[in-house]
Amino acid sequence: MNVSATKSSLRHDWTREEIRRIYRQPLPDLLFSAQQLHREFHDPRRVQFCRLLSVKTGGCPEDCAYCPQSAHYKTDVARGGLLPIEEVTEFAERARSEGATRVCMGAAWRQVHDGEDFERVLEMVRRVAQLGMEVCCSLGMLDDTQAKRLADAGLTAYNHNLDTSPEFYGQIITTRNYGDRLRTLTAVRKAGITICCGGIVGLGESDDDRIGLLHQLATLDPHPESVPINALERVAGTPLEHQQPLDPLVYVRTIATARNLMPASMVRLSAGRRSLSREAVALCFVAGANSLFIGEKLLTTPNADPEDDAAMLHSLGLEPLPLR
Ligand code: SAM
Ligand code: DTB
Ligand code: SF4
Repeated sequence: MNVSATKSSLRHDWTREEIRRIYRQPLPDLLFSAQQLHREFHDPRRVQFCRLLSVKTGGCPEDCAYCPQSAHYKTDVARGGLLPIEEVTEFAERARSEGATRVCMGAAWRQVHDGEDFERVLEMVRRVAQLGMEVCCSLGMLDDTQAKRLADAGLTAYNHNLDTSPEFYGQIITTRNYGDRLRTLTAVRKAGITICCGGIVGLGESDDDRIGLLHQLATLDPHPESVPINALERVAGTPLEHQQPLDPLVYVRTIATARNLMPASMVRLSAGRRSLSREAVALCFVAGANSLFIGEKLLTTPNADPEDDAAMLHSLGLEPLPLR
């Protein structure tokens, strides 16, 4: 089966059946087509370094079953108010000096509310953009005016994940639905901000749910420019604390399928990377991943050890993508 696309033929009309066929290929075949497309659209020696910062932590009214920041569960995450602007700019400067070219600020909000906090986030965006870095925010649901204001402040990307298939979604989150998520993505697109949208594997979903998520992402037109593939970070106190560990090859398969369907997008190794062996991470790069989060922490959970990361990238012969 020929699953390749050319630069001029990015497809947005994938059927679930086609995606199922791609996902279910023997792994070497799937990796081969992913790698071919990866090389057509990206420099295979470069990996973008991104850095996450939780600008407002914990106490979130949503009930996302995976999330340590939900107020519905008793976890070790300490609640905090919105960070001061200076702390964020200093953090971004440090991240830049460590090779990051993109900063993503997350807030434990269901949605953005107009007011002092939003004004402060807008100023954070302006300051990070002034450093010449890409700046991404993940603040929950947004309306058109708020998206426009973020665009005017210099926001590069807005992260808003679909997380899993429409069918499985209700088993993970009951306080909002798929339509709510899609409406925010439309507002972001309308404002001219690029979209960062992906999901989580290892929630207890089936192959068909992963295929369903990839179908949703790959039929967005344009595709999300950035596709974070998170592996569940199992956090004590959340309902998914005792979830079965994910088979790393399922993670690799999901990445390779994303690369086949959305060849021009950045596919990002996100949460859960610290649980993968170096060999599994190497396979993720073969599968077409081209970005990772650096630094000791994600939003609230630990990331892979920075020294181990440096050794891993060196042993794989990969280099950071420079600032554009
Ligand atoms: N509150 C905003 C929202 O949910 O859109 C933004 C922050 S939220 C922490 C961003 C994303 O982090 C979620 O959409 C989810 O995909 C991911 N995430 C949260 N907890 C996770 C976990 N334990 N393991 C893997 N991914 C997780
Ligand atoms: C995304 O898809 N992954 C990042 C980012 N978007 C905001 C967040 C991962 C969070 C992992 C759990 C934590 O550290 O709290
Ligand atoms: Fe809140 Fe986002 Fe966590 Fe859901 S994923 S509980 S919306 S911080």
